[in-house]
Amino acid sequence: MVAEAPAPRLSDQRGVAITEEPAPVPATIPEPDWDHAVELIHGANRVLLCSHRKPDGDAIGSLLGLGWTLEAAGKHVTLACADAPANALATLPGAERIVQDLSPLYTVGEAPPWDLAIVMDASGLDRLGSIYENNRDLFAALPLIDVDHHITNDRFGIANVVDPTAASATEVLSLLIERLGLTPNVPAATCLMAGLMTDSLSFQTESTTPRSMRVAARLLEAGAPVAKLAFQLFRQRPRGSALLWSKALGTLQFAAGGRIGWLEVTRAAMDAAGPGADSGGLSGFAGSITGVDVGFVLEEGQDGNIYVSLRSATVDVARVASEFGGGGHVRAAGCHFAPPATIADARAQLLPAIERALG
Ligand SMILES: [Mn+2]
Repeated sequence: MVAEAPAPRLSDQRGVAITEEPAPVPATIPEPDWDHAVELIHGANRVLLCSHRKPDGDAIGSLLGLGWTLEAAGKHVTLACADAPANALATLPGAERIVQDLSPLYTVGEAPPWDLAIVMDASGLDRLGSIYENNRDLFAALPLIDVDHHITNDRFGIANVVDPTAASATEVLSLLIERLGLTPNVPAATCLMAGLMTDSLSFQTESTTPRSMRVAARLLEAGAPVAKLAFQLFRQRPRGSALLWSKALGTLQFAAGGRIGWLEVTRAAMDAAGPGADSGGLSGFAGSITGVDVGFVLEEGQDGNIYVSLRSATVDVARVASEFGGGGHVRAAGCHFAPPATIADARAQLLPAIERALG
């Protein structure tokens, strides 16, 4: 009788059991900042929540996710963003509650109707656009919590809950909500998950960590409808956006022997595309072309600025953007050129800077 050899276990082959708890991501937020933020939120009754202009899924997901959670905890909240959520983001629960203007609620020189402000997914206050520009005194007067994950964040709060290793601001917020001793309800979990899914491109980015997945698991347990979100956020595209893409793709150009690829979106192309036109995703497309190290989009904004959106899998584009007063992430960043700069001026300044970054 020959003894049967034991079946090889996965743990033998890989050197690590697949059931083993993954090593935790090192905490980058100092404990005093967590504690201070928790204390400020517990002590506040009327909270002003803000996120960045031209909001993406993480900006809207942060506003609504924390808004629903604090409201369920009995606090009054105001949700502010300089631009209204567009397309799929407008269908997130509570999106209609977001205001673009604080002036009906607050008069300069009078006591603010809030006792705390929380700014989310913004690397600096200027990222709030008109919400900050029209209310600078308000932001100077209110205690401010900064919740973010941008590497370029300038720590503008009295408590800075900033973790550049997080895949989204809603990942950081979910940890903050846990520390507050609160559990997101279904709409809150839906919005927090929307932020995590959009910023991580459904967990495809390098910023996706075991912790992102654990946060996602808890949001699923709290009722986030992941399949519905995936359909609304990624697979459905407004007709105006499809028409805009059909125009924008015709502008594709290359430089540096094909290592730089870009698209240009004029105001005329935007207007011709009609309702729902959104340039989101175009820079990712430019960056996805084989041989392209840096992809970008130049877009003529309604306000006359030329907006630049940069993507790269190999180059630190946050550094490129910061040369022009912008910022963002290593792999995805942005900046803008103020009038009278044209698309051609922006292109002429950007290309040499990108070529230098390519080395
Ligand atoms: Mn974000």
